[in-house]
Amino acid sequence: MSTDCLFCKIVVGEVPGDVVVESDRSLAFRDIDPQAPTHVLVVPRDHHRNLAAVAVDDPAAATDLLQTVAKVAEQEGLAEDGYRVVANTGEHGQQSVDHVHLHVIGGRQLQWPPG
Ligand code: DGP
Repeated sequence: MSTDCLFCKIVVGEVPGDVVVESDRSLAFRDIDPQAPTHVLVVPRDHHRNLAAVAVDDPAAATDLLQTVAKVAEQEGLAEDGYRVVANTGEHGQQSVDHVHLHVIGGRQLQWPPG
C-alpha cells in the first residue's frame, strides 16, 4: 500500500467506497463523479501507477483487472448494449489518481472521439 494514495485507502476501507464487485486481486467501486448512468472504477488491490506498470510487474493482477471489468459489465447490465473502458494515463491522459484504474462507463449512447 502507498500511504498517500486515495485508491489504496479505498481498497483497505480507510476511505469509503461504493463497492460493486470484488476479487482477491481487484476492487470495483462507483466513481464519485459519474459521467454516465453507470461509471465504475476497477483497481488492483496492490499499488501500480498505470496499466503498463501492472502489466509488466504483475501480469496476473492485470488479467484479474480485465476479468473484473467483465464482471462489472455483466452485473451492471452493460454487456449487451456495450460500454467503454478507459485508462487515463499520465499528464496528457489526464490521470488524476496515481493508482491504475479502469473506468467502466455505460448506460447511455456514448460519443466518439473524446477531447
Ligand atoms: P482519472 O482522472 O482517470 O485519474 O480518474 C479519477 C477518478 O476518480 C475520477 O473520475 C473521480 C474519481 N474519484 C476521485 N476521488 C474519488 C473518491 O474519493 N471516491 C471515488 N469513488 N471516486 C473518486
